[in-house]
Amino acid sequence: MSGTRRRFFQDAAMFGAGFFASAKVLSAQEMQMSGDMPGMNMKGKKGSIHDHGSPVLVETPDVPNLPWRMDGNVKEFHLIAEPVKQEIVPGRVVDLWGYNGSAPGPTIQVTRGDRVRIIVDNHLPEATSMHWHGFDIPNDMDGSPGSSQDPIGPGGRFVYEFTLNQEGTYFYHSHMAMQEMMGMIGAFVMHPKEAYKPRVDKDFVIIMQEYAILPNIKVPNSMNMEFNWLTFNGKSGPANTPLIVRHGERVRIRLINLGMDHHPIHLHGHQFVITGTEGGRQPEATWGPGNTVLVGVAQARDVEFVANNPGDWMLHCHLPHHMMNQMSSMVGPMSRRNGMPAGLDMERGMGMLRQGNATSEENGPSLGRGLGVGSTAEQTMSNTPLKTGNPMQHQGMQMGKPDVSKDANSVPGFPQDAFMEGPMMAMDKMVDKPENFGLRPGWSGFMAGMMTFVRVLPQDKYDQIMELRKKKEGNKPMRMDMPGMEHKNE
Ligand SMILES: [Cu+2]
Repeated sequence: MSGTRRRFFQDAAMFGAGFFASAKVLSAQEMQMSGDMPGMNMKGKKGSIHDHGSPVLVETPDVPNLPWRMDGNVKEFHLIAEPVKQEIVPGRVVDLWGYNGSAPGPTIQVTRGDRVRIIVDNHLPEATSMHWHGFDIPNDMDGSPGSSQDPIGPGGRFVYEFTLNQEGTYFYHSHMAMQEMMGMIGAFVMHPKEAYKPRVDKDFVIIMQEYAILPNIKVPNSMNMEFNWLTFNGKSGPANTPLIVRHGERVRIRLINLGMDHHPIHLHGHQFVITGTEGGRQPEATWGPGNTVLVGVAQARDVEFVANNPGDWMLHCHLPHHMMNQMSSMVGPMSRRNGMPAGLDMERGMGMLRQGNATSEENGPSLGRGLGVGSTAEQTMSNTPLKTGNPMQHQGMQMGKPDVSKDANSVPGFPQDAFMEGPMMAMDKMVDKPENFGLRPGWSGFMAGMMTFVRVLPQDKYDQIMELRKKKEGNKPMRMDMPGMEHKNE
Protein backbone atom coordinates (compact mmCIF):
# COMPACT_ATOMS: atom_id res chain seq x y z
CA MET A 1 0.00 0.00 0.00
CA SER A 2 2.82 2.39 0.85
CA GLY A 3 4.19 1.91 -2.65
CA THR A 4 0.82 2.75 -4.10
CA ARG A 5 0.56 5.82 -1.94
CA ARG A 6 4.04 6.98 -2.86
CA ARG A 7 3.24 6.47 -6.48
CA PHE A 8 0.15 8.63 -6.17
CA PHE A 9 2.10 11.50 -4.71
CA GLN A 10 4.78 11.12 -7.36
CA ASP A 11 2.12 11.34 -10.00
CA ALA A 12 0.61 14.37 -8.33
CA ALA A 13 4.00 16.03 -8.07
CA MET A 14 4.75 15.24 -11.69
CA PHE A 15 1.61 17.06 -12.71
CA GLY A 16 2.75 19.95 -10.56
CA ALA A 17 1.04 23.20 -11.34
CA GLY A 18 -0.79 21.52 -14.16
CA PHE A 19 -2.54 19.19 -11.77
CA PHE A 20 -5.73 21.17 -11.38
CA ALA A 21 -5.94 21.97 -15.04
CA SER A 22 -5.35 18.34 -15.97
CA ALA A 23 -7.94 17.03 -13.59
CA LYS A 24 -10.41 19.55 -14.87
CA VAL A 25 -9.79 18.82 -18.51
CA LEU A 26 -10.35 15.15 -17.84
CA SER A 27 -13.61 15.38 -15.94
CA ALA A 28 -16.26 13.16 -17.40
CA GLN A 29 -18.14 15.87 -19.17
CA GLU A 30 -15.01 17.38 -20.57
CA MET A 31 -13.76 14.06 -21.87
CA GLN A 32 -17.08 13.74 -23.59
CA MET A 33 -16.83 17.28 -24.82
CA SER A 34 -13.37 16.81 -26.23
CA GLY A 35 -15.15 14.79 -28.89
CA ASP A 36 -17.24 17.85 -29.59
CA MET A 37 -14.42 20.24 -30.35
CA PRO A 38 -14.88 22.07 -33.61
CA GLY A 39 -13.19 20.14 -36.38
CA MET A 40 -12.88 16.99 -34.32
CA ASN A 41 -15.82 15.11 -35.63
CA MET A 42 -17.58 17.35 -38.06
CA LYS A 43 -18.89 15.37 -40.93
CA GLY A 44 -16.70 15.27 -44.00
CA LYS A 45 -13.56 16.46 -42.27
CA LYS A 46 -10.51 14.29 -42.60
CA GLY A 47 -8.34 13.60 -39.63
CA SER A 48 -11.32 13.79 -37.29
CA ILE A 49 -11.70 11.72 -34.15
CA HIS A 50 -13.97 9.47 -36.18
CA ASP A 51 -11.02 8.24 -38.18
CA HIS A 52 -9.52 6.75 -35.06
CA GLY A 53 -10.93 3.46 -33.99
CA SER A 54 -11.36 4.22 -30.31
CA PRO A 55 -14.93 4.31 -29.00
CA VAL A 56 -16.47 7.41 -27.41
CA LEU A 57 -16.67 7.44 -23.64
CA VAL A 58 -20.06 6.88 -22.11
CA GLU A 59 -21.94 9.66 -20.40
CA THR A 60 -24.11 8.81 -17.39
CA PRO A 61 -26.38 11.84 -16.90
CA ASP A 62 -26.52 12.93 -13.23
CA VAL A 63 -23.87 10.38 -12.22
CA PRO A 64 -20.09 11.00 -12.14
CA ASN A 65 -17.40 8.81 -13.70
CA LEU A 66 -15.08 7.05 -11.27
CA PRO A 67 -11.53 8.45 -11.56
CA TRP A 68 -8.62 6.02 -11.74
CA ARG A 69 -4.86 5.98 -11.67
CA MET A 70 -2.25 3.75 -13.20
CA ASP A 71 -0.16 1.60 -10.88
CA GLY A 72 2.32 -0.01 -13.24
CA ASN A 73 0.09 -1.64 -15.82
CA VAL A 74 -2.90 -1.85 -13.48
CA LYS A 75 -5.85 0.56 -13.63
CA GLU A 76 -6.70 1.26 -10.02
CA PHE A 77 -10.13 2.40 -8.86
CA HIS A 78 -11.38 3.15 -5.37
CA LEU A 79 -14.99 2.58 -4.34
CA ILE A 80 -16.39 3.52 -0.96
CA ALA A 81 -19.67 1.92 0.13
CA GLU A 82 -21.43 4.52 2.25
CA PRO A 83 -24.72 6.20 3.19
CA VAL A 84 -25.71 8.85 0.65
CA LYS A 85 -28.08 11.82 0.68
CA GLN A 86 -29.76 11.79 -2.70
CA GLU A 87 -32.06 14.52 -4.00
CA ILE A 88 -34.53 12.64 -6.20
CA VAL A 89 -36.49 15.75 -7.15
CA PRO A 90 -36.07 19.31 -5.86
CA GLY A 91 -36.66 19.31 -2.11
CA ARG A 92 -36.98 15.54 -1.77
CA VAL A 93 -33.71 14.43 -0.23
CA VAL A 94 -33.70 10.81 0.85
CA ASP A 95 -31.27 8.59 2.73
CA LEU A 96 -29.91 5.92 0.42
CA TRP A 97 -26.82 3.74 0.43
CA GLY A 98 -24.45 4.00 -2.51
CA TYR A 99 -20.83 4.52 -3.49
CA ASN A 100 -18.59 7.61 -3.30
CA GLY A 101 -21.47 9.92 -2.45
CA SER A 102 -23.72 8.76 -5.26
CA ALA A 103 -26.60 6.30 -5.68
CA PRO A 104 -26.24 4.78 -8.19
CA GLY A 105 -22.48 4.71 -7.72
CA PRO A 106 -20.06 6.31 -10.19
CA THR A 107 -19.61 4.76 -13.61
CA ILE A 108 -16.46 2.73 -14.26
CA GLN A 109 -15.08 2.58 -17.81
CA VAL A 110 -12.32 0.25 -18.96
CA THR A 111 -11.04 -1.15 -22.23
CA ARG A 112 -10.94 -4.83 -23.14
CA GLY A 113 -7.72 -6.39 -21.95
CA ASP A 114 -7.26 -4.01 -19.01
CA ARG A 115 -5.84 -5.28 -15.76
CA VAL A 116 -8.08 -3.67 -13.13
CA ARG A 117 -7.75 -3.24 -9.37
CA ILE A 118 -10.71 -2.01 -7.36
CA ILE A 119 -10.20 -1.12 -3.72
CA VAL A 120 -13.55 -1.40 -1.92
CA ASP A 121 -13.86 0.27 1.48
CA ASN A 122 -16.93 -0.36 3.58
CA HIS A 123 -18.16 2.73 5.40
CA LEU A 124 -21.57 1.21 6.08
CA PRO A 125 -22.69 0.23 9.57
CA GLU A 126 -22.92 -3.42 8.49
CA ALA A 127 -21.13 -5.95 6.30
CA THR A 128 -21.25 -5.72 2.51
CA SER A 129 -19.81 -7.51 -0.49
CA MET A 130 -19.15 -6.35 -4.04
CA HIS A 131 -20.32 -8.49 -6.91
CA TRP A 132 -19.15 -7.93 -10.49
CA HIS A 133 -22.26 -8.77 -12.47
CA GLY A 134 -21.52 -10.88 -15.53
CA PHE A 135 -17.74 -10.76 -15.23
CA ASP A 136 -15.68 -13.75 -16.39
CA ILE A 137 -13.25 -13.60 -13.50
CA PRO A 138 -11.78 -16.06 -10.97
CA ASN A 139 -14.22 -17.30 -8.36
CA ASP A 140 -12.43 -15.70 -5.43
CA MET A 141 -12.95 -12.28 -7.06
CA ASP A 142 -16.71 -12.78 -7.60
CA GLY A 143 -17.82 -11.04 -4.41
CA SER A 144 -20.32 -13.66 -3.28
CA PRO A 145 -20.42 -13.33 0.50
CA GLY A 146 -19.87 -16.59 2.32
CA SER A 147 -19.00 -18.70 -0.70
CA SER A 148 -16.28 -16.80 -2.56
CA GLN A 149 -15.11 -14.51 0.25
CA ASP A 150 -15.90 -13.34 3.76
CA PRO A 151 -18.23 -10.34 3.78
CA ILE A 152 -16.43 -7.01 4.14
CA GLY A 153 -17.18 -5.90 7.69
CA PRO A 154 -17.96 -2.32 8.67
CA GLY A 155 -14.74 -0.34 8.39
CA GLY A 156 -13.20 -3.17 6.37
CA ARG A 157 -11.59 -3.30 2.93
CA PHE A 158 -11.33 -5.84 0.14
CA VAL A 159 -9.11 -5.42 -2.89
CA TYR A 160 -10.37 -6.96 -6.09
CA GLU A 161 -8.04 -7.46 -9.04
CA PHE A 162 -8.65 -9.10 -12.38
CA THR A 163 -8.02 -8.89 -16.11
CA LEU A 164 -11.06 -8.15 -18.25
CA ASN A 165 -11.41 -9.73 -21.65
CA GLN A 166 -15.01 -8.77 -22.24
CA GLU A 167 -16.88 -5.96 -23.98
CA GLY A 168 -20.27 -4.51 -23.13
CA THR A 169 -22.56 -3.05 -20.49
CA TYR A 170 -21.91 -4.58 -17.10
CA PHE A 171 -22.45 -3.40 -13.56
CA TYR A 172 -21.30 -3.78 -10.00
CA HIS A 173 -23.60 -4.13 -7.00
CA SER A 174 -23.71 -5.13 -3.38
CA HIS A 175 -24.57 -8.80 -3.08
CA MET A 176 -26.66 -8.15 0.02
CA ALA A 177 -30.24 -8.15 -1.30
CA MET A 178 -31.55 -5.41 0.98
CA GLN A 179 -28.58 -3.20 0.16
CA GLU A 180 -29.49 -3.48 -3.53
CA MET A 181 -32.85 -1.97 -2.62
CA MET A 182 -31.07 0.91 -0.88
CA GLY A 183 -29.33 1.96 -4.11
CA MET A 184 -26.07 0.00 -4.19
CA ILE A 185 -25.31 -0.45 -7.88
CA GLY A 186 -23.13 1.24 -10.48
CA ALA A 187 -22.39 0.87 -14.19
CA PHE A 188 -19.23 -0.86 -15.40
CA VAL A 189 -18.69 -0.36 -19.12
CA MET A 190 -16.09 -2.44 -20.93
CA HIS A 191 -15.15 -0.78 -24.20
CA PRO A 192 -13.81 -2.69 -27.18
CA LYS A 193 -10.35 -1.65 -28.36
CA GLU A 194 -11.82 -0.60 -31.68
CA ALA A 195 -15.25 1.02 -31.89
CA TYR A 196 -18.02 -1.12 -33.32
CA LYS A 197 -19.36 -0.28 -36.74
CA PRO A 198 -21.47 1.63 -37.40
CA ARG A 199 -19.71 3.86 -34.90
CA VAL A 200 -21.86 5.74 -32.43
CA ASP A 201 -21.35 9.46 -31.81
CA LYS A 202 -22.97 9.46 -28.37
CA ASP A 203 -23.08 6.73 -25.77
CA PHE A 204 -25.25 7.02 -22.65
CA VAL A 205 -25.90 4.93 -19.55
CA ILE A 206 -29.20 4.91 -17.67
CA ILE A 207 -29.60 2.88 -14.46
CA MET A 208 -33.16 2.17 -13.33
CA GLN A 209 -33.98 1.94 -9.63
CA GLU A 210 -37.09 2.07 -7.48
CA TYR A 211 -37.79 2.98 -3.88
CA ALA A 212 -40.74 2.82 -1.50
CA ILE A 213 -40.59 5.97 0.59
CA LEU A 214 -43.71 7.18 2.37
CA PRO A 215 -44.54 10.90 2.38
CA ASN A 216 -42.96 11.85 5.70
CA ILE A 217 -40.09 9.33 5.67
CA LYS A 218 -36.61 9.64 4.22
CA VAL A 219 -35.49 6.02 4.29
CA PRO A 220 -36.70 3.49 1.69
CA ASN A 221 -38.65 0.54 2.99
CA SER A 222 -36.56 -2.19 1.37
CA MET A 223 -39.17 -4.85 2.24
CA ASN A 224 -41.91 -3.21 0.25
CA MET A 225 -43.21 -4.78 -2.94
CA GLU A 226 -44.61 -1.56 -4.38
CA PHE A 227 -42.71 1.58 -5.19
CA ASN A 228 -43.55 5.25 -5.36
CA TRP A 229 -40.20 6.66 -6.46
CA LEU A 230 -38.89 5.48 -9.81
CA THR A 231 -35.55 6.82 -10.94
CA PHE A 232 -33.22 7.10 -13.92
CA ASN A 233 -29.68 7.56 -12.61
CA GLY A 234 -30.97 8.46 -9.15
CA LYS A 235 -33.36 11.20 -10.33
CA SER A 236 -37.05 11.22 -11.09
CA GLY A 237 -38.60 13.38 -13.77
CA PRO A 238 -38.45 16.33 -14.18
CA ALA A 239 -35.19 16.44 -12.21
CA ASN A 240 -33.15 14.15 -14.46
CA THR A 241 -30.87 15.51 -17.15
CA PRO A 242 -31.97 15.00 -20.77
CA LEU A 243 -29.75 13.22 -23.30
CA ILE A 244 -28.42 15.84 -25.71
CA VAL A 245 -27.61 14.75 -29.26
CA ARG A 246 -27.06 16.39 -32.62
CA HIS A 247 -29.50 15.82 -35.44
CA GLY A 248 -28.11 12.96 -37.51
CA GLU A 249 -25.86 11.41 -34.89
CA ARG A 250 -25.86 7.71 -34.13
CA VAL A 251 -26.73 7.15 -30.48
CA ARG A 252 -26.34 4.23 -28.08
CA ILE A 253 -28.26 4.07 -24.81
CA ARG A 254 -27.24 1.40 -22.30
CA LEU A 255 -30.16 0.57 -20.00
CA ILE A 256 -29.47 -1.24 -16.73
CA ASN A 257 -32.13 -2.46 -14.31
CA LEU A 258 -31.68 -3.48 -10.69
CA GLY A 259 -34.88 -3.51 -8.68
CA MET A 260 -38.04 -5.53 -8.13
CA ASP A 261 -39.75 -4.73 -11.44
CA HIS A 262 -39.11 -5.07 -15.15
CA HIS A 263 -39.26 -1.87 -17.16
CA PRO A 264 -40.48 -1.51 -20.77
CA ILE A 265 -38.46 1.47 -21.92
CA HIS A 266 -40.01 3.37 -24.79
CA LEU A 267 -38.46 5.98 -27.09
CA HIS A 268 -40.61 8.43 -29.02
CA GLY A 269 -40.03 9.43 -32.63
CA HIS A 270 -37.45 6.79 -33.57
CA GLN A 271 -36.94 3.09 -34.18
CA PHE A 272 -33.97 1.48 -32.51
CA VAL A 273 -32.20 -1.86 -32.65
CA ILE A 274 -31.05 -3.87 -29.63
CA THR A 275 -27.32 -4.29 -30.08
CA GLY A 276 -26.31 -5.71 -26.72
CA THR A 277 -27.41 -7.39 -23.51
CA GLU A 278 -25.85 -7.86 -20.09
CA GLY A 279 -23.78 -10.55 -21.83
CA GLY A 280 -22.20 -8.18 -24.35
CA ARG A 281 -22.57 -7.30 -28.03
CA GLN A 282 -25.23 -9.11 -30.05
CA PRO A 283 -24.58 -10.20 -33.64
CA GLU A 284 -26.02 -7.81 -36.19
CA ALA A 285 -28.18 -10.59 -37.63
CA THR A 286 -30.28 -10.41 -34.44
CA TRP A 287 -31.01 -6.70 -34.62
CA GLY A 288 -34.69 -6.12 -35.30
CA PRO A 289 -36.39 -2.72 -35.20
CA GLY A 290 -38.42 -1.64 -32.17
CA ASN A 291 -39.17 1.35 -30.01
CA THR A 292 -39.81 -0.36 -26.67
CA VAL A 293 -37.40 -2.69 -24.95
CA LEU A 294 -38.20 -4.71 -21.86
CA VAL A 295 -35.31 -4.49 -19.43
CA GLY A 296 -35.77 -7.25 -16.88
CA VAL A 297 -34.33 -7.26 -13.38
CA ALA A 298 -30.55 -7.76 -13.42
CA GLN A 299 -30.48 -7.24 -17.20
CA ALA A 300 -28.86 -4.67 -19.43
CA ARG A 301 -29.97 -3.72 -22.93
CA ASP A 302 -28.04 -1.58 -25.39
CA VAL A 303 -30.15 0.17 -28.00
CA GLU A 304 -28.86 2.12 -30.98
CA PHE A 305 -30.55 4.49 -33.39
CA VAL A 306 -29.85 7.32 -35.76
CA ALA A 307 -31.26 10.54 -34.31
CA ASN A 308 -32.82 11.53 -37.62
CA ASN A 309 -35.95 13.18 -36.27
CA PRO A 310 -35.39 16.59 -34.67
CA GLY A 311 -37.28 17.48 -31.49
CA ASP A 312 -37.52 16.80 -27.78
CA TRP A 313 -38.48 13.15 -27.58
CA MET A 314 -39.60 11.35 -24.46
CA LEU A 315 -37.71 8.31 -23.24
CA HIS A 316 -39.60 6.57 -20.46
CA CYS A 317 -40.73 3.41 -18.76
CA HIS A 318 -44.18 2.63 -20.06
CA LEU A 319 -45.64 1.16 -16.86
CA PRO A 320 -48.17 3.85 -15.90
CA HIS A 321 -47.24 3.72 -12.21
CA HIS A 322 -43.60 4.21 -13.13
CA MET A 323 -44.40 7.57 -14.72
CA MET A 324 -45.43 9.15 -11.44
CA ASN A 325 -43.81 10.63 -8.36
CA GLN A 326 -44.56 10.19 -4.68
CA MET A 327 -47.50 7.94 -5.40
CA SER A 328 -49.57 7.26 -2.35
CA SER A 329 -53.30 6.80 -2.48
CA MET A 330 -54.58 9.76 -0.56
CA VAL A 331 -52.18 12.51 -1.48
CA GLY A 332 -53.49 13.12 -4.99
CA PRO A 333 -57.15 13.73 -4.11
CA MET A 334 -56.09 15.72 -1.06
CA SER A 335 -54.61 18.34 -3.29
CA ARG A 336 -57.90 18.80 -5.06
CA ARG A 337 -60.24 18.78 -2.13
CA ASN A 338 -61.77 21.23 0.24
CA GLY A 339 -60.13 20.21 3.48
CA MET A 340 -59.82 16.78 5.05
CA PRO A 341 -62.08 13.80 4.62
CA ALA A 342 -64.60 13.79 7.45
CA GLY A 343 -63.24 12.55 10.74
CA LEU A 344 -59.57 12.54 9.83
CA ASP A 345 -56.80 14.86 10.83
CA MET A 346 -54.12 16.14 8.48
CA GLU A 347 -51.67 13.30 9.01
CA ARG A 348 -54.15 10.49 8.70
CA GLY A 349 -55.86 12.24 5.81
CA MET A 350 -52.60 12.15 3.90
CA GLY A 351 -51.73 8.67 5.07
CA MET A 352 -48.68 9.72 7.02
CA LEU A 353 -47.27 7.51 9.70
CA ARG A 354 -48.04 8.90 13.13
CA GLN A 355 -46.02 6.57 15.31
CA GLY A 356 -43.66 3.66 15.03
CA ASN A 357 -41.22 3.04 12.22
CA ALA A 358 -42.12 1.80 8.77
CA THR A 359 -41.72 -1.84 9.74
CA SER A 360 -43.17 -1.62 13.24
CA GLU A 361 -45.97 -3.92 14.25
CA GLU A 362 -48.63 -1.30 13.72
CA ASN A 363 -47.40 -0.30 10.27
CA GLY A 364 -45.51 -3.33 9.05
CA PRO A 365 -48.35 -5.53 7.82
CA SER A 366 -50.03 -2.95 5.62
CA LEU A 367 -46.76 -1.53 4.38
CA GLY A 368 -45.46 -4.99 3.63
CA ARG A 369 -48.39 -5.65 1.35
CA GLY A 370 -48.16 -2.42 -0.46
CA LEU A 371 -47.59 1.23 0.04
CA GLY A 372 -51.15 1.14 1.28
CA VAL A 373 -50.32 4.39 2.94
CA GLY A 374 -51.60 2.88 6.11
CA SER A 375 -54.36 0.95 4.41
CA THR A 376 -56.29 1.40 7.63
CA ALA A 377 -56.89 4.97 6.59
CA GLU A 378 -57.63 4.10 2.98
CA GLN A 379 -61.01 5.40 1.87
CA THR A 380 -63.19 4.83 -1.11
CA MET A 381 -62.92 7.67 -3.55
CA SER A 382 -66.15 9.24 -4.55
CA ASN A 383 -66.61 12.54 -6.26
CA THR A 384 -65.97 15.48 -4.07
CA PRO A 385 -66.36 19.09 -5.04
CA LEU A 386 -63.28 20.27 -6.82
CA LYS A 387 -61.69 23.19 -5.11
CA THR A 388 -61.53 26.10 -7.50
CA GLY A 389 -60.22 29.59 -7.36
CA ASN A 390 -57.67 28.95 -4.67
CA PRO A 391 -55.15 26.44 -5.92
CA MET A 392 -52.50 25.22 -3.48
CA GLN A 393 -49.31 27.20 -3.56
CA HIS A 394 -45.85 25.71 -3.36
CA GLN A 395 -42.75 27.80 -3.38
CA GLY A 396 -41.13 27.86 -6.78
CA MET A 397 -43.91 26.03 -8.54
CA GLN A 398 -46.05 27.52 -11.23
CA MET A 399 -49.46 26.76 -9.79
CA GLY A 400 -52.27 27.60 -12.14
CA LYS A 401 -55.96 26.84 -12.15
CA PRO A 402 -56.76 23.26 -13.04
CA ASP A 403 -57.93 22.68 -16.57
CA VAL A 404 -61.05 20.60 -16.02
CA SER A 405 -64.49 20.59 -17.53
CA LYS A 406 -67.49 22.21 -15.83
CA ASP A 407 -69.13 18.87 -15.13
CA ALA A 408 -65.91 17.24 -13.90
CA ASN A 409 -67.35 16.55 -10.48
CA SER A 410 -70.17 14.49 -11.90
CA VAL A 411 -67.92 12.19 -13.93
CA PRO A 412 -67.26 8.85 -12.19
CA GLY A 413 -63.57 8.40 -11.46
CA PHE A 414 -62.75 12.07 -11.15
CA PRO A 415 -60.48 13.23 -9.66
CA GLN A 416 -57.90 10.54 -10.24
CA ASP A 417 -55.63 9.59 -7.37
CA ALA A 418 -52.68 11.18 -9.02
CA PHE A 419 -54.43 14.22 -10.38
CA MET A 420 -51.39 16.20 -9.44
CA GLU A 421 -49.64 16.04 -12.74
CA GLY A 422 -50.09 18.58 -15.44
CA PRO A 423 -49.60 22.32 -15.64
CA MET A 424 -50.47 22.70 -11.96
CA MET A 425 -47.23 21.07 -10.94
CA ALA A 426 -44.79 22.63 -13.37
CA MET A 427 -41.45 23.50 -11.81
CA ASP A 428 -39.39 24.57 -14.81
CA LYS A 429 -37.35 27.03 -12.77
CA MET A 430 -36.60 24.61 -9.97
CA VAL A 431 -35.02 22.14 -12.38
CA ASP A 432 -33.39 24.69 -14.63
CA LYS A 433 -30.10 23.52 -16.17
CA PRO A 434 -28.30 23.89 -19.51
CA GLU A 435 -29.70 20.63 -20.87
CA ASN A 436 -33.27 21.90 -20.34
CA PHE A 437 -32.67 25.14 -22.20
CA GLY A 438 -35.33 25.86 -24.81
CA LEU A 439 -37.89 23.26 -23.73
CA ARG A 440 -41.52 24.38 -24.02
CA PRO A 441 -42.69 26.42 -21.00
CA GLY A 442 -44.48 24.19 -18.49
CA TRP A 443 -42.78 21.02 -19.77
CA SER A 444 -41.81 19.90 -16.26
CA GLY A 445 -45.41 19.46 -15.13
CA PHE A 446 -45.72 16.38 -17.26
CA MET A 447 -42.47 14.63 -16.39
CA ALA A 448 -42.34 12.22 -13.47
CA GLY A 449 -40.78 8.93 -12.47
CA MET A 450 -38.76 7.13 -15.12
CA MET A 451 -39.04 9.82 -17.77
CA THR A 452 -36.48 11.89 -19.56
CA PHE A 453 -35.87 13.41 -22.98
CA VAL A 454 -33.68 12.57 -25.91
CA ARG A 455 -33.23 16.03 -27.38
CA VAL A 456 -32.36 15.79 -31.06
CA LEU A 457 -31.06 19.26 -31.84
CA PRO A 458 -29.90 21.18 -34.90
CA GLN A 459 -26.26 22.27 -34.76
CA ASP A 460 -26.89 25.81 -33.49
CA LYS A 461 -29.14 24.78 -30.60
CA TYR A 462 -26.77 21.97 -29.75
CA ASP A 463 -23.81 24.38 -29.64
CA GLN A 464 -25.80 26.74 -27.46
CA ILE A 465 -26.44 24.07 -24.84
CA MET A 466 -22.81 22.91 -24.92
CA GLU A 467 -21.75 26.51 -24.36
CA LEU A 468 -24.09 26.87 -21.37
CA ARG A 469 -22.84 23.57 -20.01
CA LYS A 470 -19.22 24.68 -20.28
CA LYS A 471 -19.98 27.92 -18.46
CA LYS A 472 -21.77 26.09 -15.67
CA GLU A 473 -18.91 23.65 -15.22
CA GLY A 474 -16.41 26.48 -15.11
CA ASN A 475 -18.16 27.75 -12.00
CA LYS A 476 -17.98 24.47 -10.15
CA PRO A 477 -15.39 24.14 -7.41
CA MET A 478 -12.95 21.26 -7.87
CA ARG A 479 -13.81 18.18 -5.86
CA MET A 480 -10.68 16.79 -4.28
CA ASP A 481 -12.21 14.10 -2.09
CA MET A 482 -11.11 11.21 -4.25
CA PRO A 483 -8.02 9.28 -3.32
CA GLY A 484 -7.10 8.83 -6.98
CA MET A 485 -6.96 11.18 -9.91
CA GLU A 486 -8.06 11.04 -13.47
CA HIS A 487 -5.62 10.20 -16.19
CA LYS A 488 -6.21 10.47 -19.86
CA ASN A 489 -7.78 7.39 -21.33
CA GLU A 490 -4.95 6.28 -23.58
CU1 LIG B 1 -41.02 0.63 -15.10
